[in-house]
Amino acid sequence: MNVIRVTLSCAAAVLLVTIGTPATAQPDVNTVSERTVEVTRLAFRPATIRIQIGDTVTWMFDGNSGEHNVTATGPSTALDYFASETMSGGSYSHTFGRPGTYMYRCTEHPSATGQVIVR
Ligand SMILES: [Cu+2]
Repeated sequence: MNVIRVTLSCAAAVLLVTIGTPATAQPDVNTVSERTVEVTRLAFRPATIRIQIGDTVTWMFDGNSGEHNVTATGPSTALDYFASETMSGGSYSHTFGRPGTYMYRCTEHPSATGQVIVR
């Protein structure tokens, strides 16, 4: 379902640019792509993502590089803990309600790390 939502949002973004509809129709359209993180074999892309309070980040698992997870780590877990299941495909989403720098990693591949900066 998240794949469909993201795809539709991107399509809407292209449509808005194409036909020049006022940005007020969908004020967050320019940052939609920045809130999606790709989960690949050994890395999260982008590894750092900057969002605003209340934004939702969706991690998309590429489905062809084994099983991975998104697991919060470090001091920020005191503010907000999040963890996905270990899976090969699909997606995981989390909404961030408090400002901070949230570190996370794939516990199956500890060298794969990322951070979400919430302002
Ligand atoms: Cu992994």
